[in-house]
Amino acid sequence: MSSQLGQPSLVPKHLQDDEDLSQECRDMISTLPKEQGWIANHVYQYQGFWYNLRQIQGLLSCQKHFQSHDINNDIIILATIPKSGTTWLKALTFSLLNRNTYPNTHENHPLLTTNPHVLVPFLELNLFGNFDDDKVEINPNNLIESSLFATHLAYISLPKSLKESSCKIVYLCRDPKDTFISLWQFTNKLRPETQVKKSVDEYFEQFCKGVSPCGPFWEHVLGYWKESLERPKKIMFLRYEEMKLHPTLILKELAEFIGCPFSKEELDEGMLEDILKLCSFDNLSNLEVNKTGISPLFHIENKSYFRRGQIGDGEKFLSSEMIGRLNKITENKLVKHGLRF
Ligand code: PAP
Repeated sequence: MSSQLGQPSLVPKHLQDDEDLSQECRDMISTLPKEQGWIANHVYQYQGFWYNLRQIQGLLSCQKHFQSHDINNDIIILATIPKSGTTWLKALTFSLLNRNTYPNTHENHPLLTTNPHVLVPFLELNLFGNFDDDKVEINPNNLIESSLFATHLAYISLPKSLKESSCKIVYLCRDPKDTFISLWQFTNKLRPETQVKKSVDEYFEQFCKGVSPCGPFWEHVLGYWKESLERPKKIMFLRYEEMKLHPTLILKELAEFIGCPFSKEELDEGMLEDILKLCSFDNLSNLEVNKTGISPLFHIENKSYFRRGQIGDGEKFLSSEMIGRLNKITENKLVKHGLRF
């Protein structure tokens, strides 16, 4: 893929429109609605949601091959639409699950030297992203050693066996105004220096129309919200804002939900506070690995996952008309289902 100025693109491979796709994926894609992408050249609508080519390839592979009941019913999936706090949730959940192996959050903890995205891979992008029946002999299911994965897929597109198994899902969402601005900033960061940065207005219409990475935003949230109401033991529904405002409470609830509640001893020893501190924006963003490292999975600078990490930052970049419009869409689509931001 070349940039508009004829320079080689620095856009990571998994986000590029690529020749290297399976025949099944090509056939499928030729039938799908297509729009201009935010990062990749194009996005395609599959099962009502917009994905780039690589995601669709990973999604198809994941739907076809992911066999949660054969592997491990203890699998936990962290689901988000991009820019809702995925990196933070990955760090927190990894720390909770592995706190017996790594009780000391100041020394030898994997998060001190490894970006959370490496520790908790995405199902459709990392695990199944390059799995092509015709070419790869190793089934990714056999590579599953860990029990913690993430996904940006909409609920409807999750593999059937995952929905039907006793695997737990934690969904995290965030105010659409902050999610949109975070996405816009991230997209511009990934744009090569030689390309012109895009203005908020250029993406705003697309976001409102639902054509955003893994969007429509509102339908993505709603899919998991409805399911969490029906099956609260299966799906925990979290908001970025409540994690910021009530971190202690939410971390306790998260630990209980994923089956590793804090003991009284751990609480007395300050384990919960240690995990929160380790995974805080200030701590993670100031670690050398996250200041200077490049993600081996995505070839993206780790620092691009850390910008401000605040509630309400989106409003600083949006006009009052834009804020009103986003609030109105949220009102129309979510409030009647009991969900507001
Ligand atoms: P991803 O979906 O591409 O993985 P994701 O981690 O969901 O990205 O979103 C990045 C946002 O989370 C950034 O928000 P901002 O642009 O509004 O600043 C980033 O700063 C924020 N973030 C990253 N780590 C943390 C953290 N430890 N605590 C709170 N927010 C965080």
